[in-house]
Amino acid sequence: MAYETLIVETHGPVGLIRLNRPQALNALNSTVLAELKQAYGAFHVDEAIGAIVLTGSEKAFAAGADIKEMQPLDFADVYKSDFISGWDEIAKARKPVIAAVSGFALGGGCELAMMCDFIIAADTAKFGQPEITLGIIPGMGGSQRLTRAVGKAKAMDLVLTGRMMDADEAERSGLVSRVVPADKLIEEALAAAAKIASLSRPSVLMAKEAVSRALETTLEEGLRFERRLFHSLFATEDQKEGMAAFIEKRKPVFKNR
Ligand code: CO8
Repeated sequence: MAYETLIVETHGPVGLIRLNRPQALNALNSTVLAELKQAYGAFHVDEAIGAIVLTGSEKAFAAGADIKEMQPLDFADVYKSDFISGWDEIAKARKPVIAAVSGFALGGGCELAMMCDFIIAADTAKFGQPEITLGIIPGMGGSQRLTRAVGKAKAMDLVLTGRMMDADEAERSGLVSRVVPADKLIEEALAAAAKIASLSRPSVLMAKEAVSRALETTLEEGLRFERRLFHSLFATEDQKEGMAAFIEKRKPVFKNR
């Protein structure tokens, strides 16, 4: 499948999606959204794919929503079309998605990275929510996901001033899981995704669901949800295999069932 704004590859059990609008620093427009939905959809139905890496270019993961596309819109346009709601589907991906961020991840770009399950950042990465400088506010989850990731003080600082933070500050703040040299970014992200893809698929999907639930519910509900998922994994062949392999001191052979 040929895309206009993406480069899509498979690396064994890992799907790699690169945003590819170099002329606009990968600004997110309606074509990018439509194509991302297609690429995610294809990887989700492909049994061979166990995890996805989403990345951009060396200079920009994505410099935000496409300002040139948004500029002429008025309230009626964005309200009637429920502008931005299409991105919810990207945030709801079932298979694990790692964002590999190099360069700018601003506005919708930062928000897209935060829709992924975790972010691996190159030491060149710069994160920010500069919408306030355009007379708007974050609209793809920035005020909510950023606040959950880094806490109120840092989120307010970034959202109200529109300043950028570098990779070290992003790691200290808990926005990114690790920082790696820029030339190792894709290698590290693919290796992490390959590790995930090598594990039992039901347990991976449930682990993702359980951690995600922590951001959506109370501790009591979250603990109950986790326990039920935990119990249900004892109905899988892979739980028997994983534990037998440990006891027999061999590598498990998971069947994803
Ligand atoms: N939208 C459209 N075009 C962009 C964007 C963007 N967000 N960012 C960069 N570009 C274009 C520039 O216009 C320029 O094009 P041209 O050569 O035709 O003028 C090209 O990319 C290169 O950019 P610069 O020359 O500006 O490159 P610099 O290295 O000088 O600067 C910056 C890089 C600092 C990243 C700068 O480009 C910049 O500030 N970009 C805008 C960042 C921004 O404000 N992002 C937030 C956008 S609003 C948003 O994301 C709302 C999210 C919620 C809605 C989501 C719906 C999808």
